[in-house]
Amino acid sequence: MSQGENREKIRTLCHQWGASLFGVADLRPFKKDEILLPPEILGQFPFGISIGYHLSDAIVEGIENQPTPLYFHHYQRVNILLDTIGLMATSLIQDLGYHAIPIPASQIVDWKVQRGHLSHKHVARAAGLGWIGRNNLLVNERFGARVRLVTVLTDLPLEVNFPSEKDCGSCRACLHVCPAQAIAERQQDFDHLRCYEQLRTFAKTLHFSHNICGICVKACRGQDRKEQSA
Ligand code: B12
Ligand code: SF4
Ligand code: SF4
Repeated sequence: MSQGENREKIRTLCHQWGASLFGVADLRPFKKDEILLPPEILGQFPFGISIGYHLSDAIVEGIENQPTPLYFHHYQRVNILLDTIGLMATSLIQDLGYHAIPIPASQIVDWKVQRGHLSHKHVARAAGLGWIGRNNLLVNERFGARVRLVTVLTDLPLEVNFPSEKDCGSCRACLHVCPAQAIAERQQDFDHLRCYEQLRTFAKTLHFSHNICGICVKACRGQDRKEQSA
């Protein structure tokens, strides 16, 4: 099969399995030490498949000044779905005679610096699914930041996408919504420690087993909802 046919086959199935967004990043141009996985692993996997799930707008809209039990449940189930899609894509790729690693949707491997195996946001950006917004999240043109992500690394030859040229422009809808004031004018000034402390407070006071919030996710609507509310 050609690179285009490989891509189309996996894309079609991922959408059938529940994905809302699909893109492929060429990881070869990136410096190996930029990405957090060991270079010997990364060297074997030139492509990153980025898969996104569009969160339920109705659930996200229910968040006022703190996360809701519905959002907490949704967050957990979406992680499971994304991990499952990653597993199914891996199995498909292996059946085609190639290798793949599904990177966990939401596993922290270094708690001191709060890092996962690699940044799903940066793979998604490289795969053309959006840009990194002022809220420090991957912002998709249609769905805003209301997407969760997963990555599958592979050596299956695939047609790739290119990074989006778009950015937040004049939008500042998320700038003042954060209860921890972690969001700044420039994405580089995002304060992840303030955010983390706020998430821990929510987890403690609301008795959630995970650190969640979602207020800045709600603020970043994307085109689909802007059109509805116009
Ligand atoms: C740890 C973590 C957190 C930490 C913060 C960590 C931090 N330093 O920012 C805490 C607990 C505070 C947190 C909070 C939240 N999180 Co969080 N979090 C993660 C997690 C598990 C790891 C991220 C990580 O490794 N960060 C470490 C820093 C250093 O990485 P980075 O800045 O993104 O990447 C740098 C380098 O590492 C390098 N790099 C790394 N990999 C790669 C790959 C390529 C190709 C390139 C070029 C570079 C590169 O480049 C970057 C620039 O230096 C990811 C899942 C994942 N594996 O991506 C989810 C994730 C980022 N979180 C997510 C979400 C939604 C949230 C919350 C809204 C909580 C919630 N669910 O209610 C808040 C939002 C905070 C915000 N506005 O940013 C989503 C974001 C979805 C989106 N649309 O962008 C993710 C992707 C989970 C998912 N599966 O969807 N999170
Ligand atoms: S998740 Fe909550 S605390 Fe963290 S940046 Fe977004 S609004 Fe602020
Ligand atoms: S709400 Fe607006 S400013 Fe904030 S990240 Fe989204 S598009 Fe950018």
